[in-house]
Amino acid sequence: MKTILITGAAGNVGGHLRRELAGRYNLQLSDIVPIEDLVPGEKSVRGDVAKMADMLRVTKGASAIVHLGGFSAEGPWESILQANIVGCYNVFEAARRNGVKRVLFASSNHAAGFYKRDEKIDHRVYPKPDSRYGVSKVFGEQIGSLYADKYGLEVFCMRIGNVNATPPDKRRLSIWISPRDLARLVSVGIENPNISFEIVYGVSDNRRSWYDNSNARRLGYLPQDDAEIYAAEVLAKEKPGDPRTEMFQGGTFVLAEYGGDPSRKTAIRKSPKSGTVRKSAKAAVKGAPKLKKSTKQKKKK
Ligand code: 15L
Repeated sequence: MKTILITGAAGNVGGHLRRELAGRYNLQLSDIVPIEDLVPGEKSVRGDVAKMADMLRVTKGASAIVHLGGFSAEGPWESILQANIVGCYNVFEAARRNGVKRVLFASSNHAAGFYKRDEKIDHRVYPKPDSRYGVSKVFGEQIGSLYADKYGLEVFCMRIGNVNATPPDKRRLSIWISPRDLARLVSVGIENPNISFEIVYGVSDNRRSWYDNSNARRLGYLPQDDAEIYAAEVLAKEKPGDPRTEMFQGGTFVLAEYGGDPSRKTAIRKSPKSGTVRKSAKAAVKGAPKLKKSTKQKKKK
């Protein structure tokens, strides 16, 4: 039986995966906090992704790594930097040094959260992160690409939507993934023999999906769930949201700590060949509301 290392195994997604993958793999569970509720087939190997020595220790002997560890929402730059940027580098580099060929990276819908909700995007679109968190996910994908091309690692990036027993709100009706569909996708990432570098969307077969997930299907992913069966119940409870966040796939992440109106600065144009591309940086910034200076900045001047 293969030994799979799961980083960040104590988190919400880790909990779902442990339950769904039980009995199919030996699970090596790593997290910064101790994991005590182990079941047969699981082993806890405590480690901090931000520490290279820890990652070198915990990745030893794994057949594949499912890298979930890190900061899982928008947060202070220092936290994102250590947990997601340094952490990602450490995991890929430790995998390379220990000869672990396959890495499944938990990327996020927020790597492309500034696409509008009336757009359907696939795995080839230019990333449009909606937060520092989203930027860190793009970084993870790109370091995966580097390690695939340069060192022959096999890298499977999953732009995960929202993992939950049921979709919690209207936005998540488009990006929800059931725990069992997530386990199906992870199994494809572990078992498909022909992976060099791939990006797929970690979503169920949702009728309201914003993604063309044909790349995942090509690789063998067959999702069985659809958020639509929960739609009536979810929509009945939905309160009207901020129209600015309602416009973008990333929802509230697009506004987090900005304080301006993101809909005014993300003019986009379509290219017939590659889907959606950015306007030039200058054009994109034109018309953006000015950020308020903090008291500290003002004092310095
Ligand atoms: C994510 O990437 C987060 O890790 C998760 O906590 C949710 O916020 C999810 O996205 C989402 O967009 O619902």
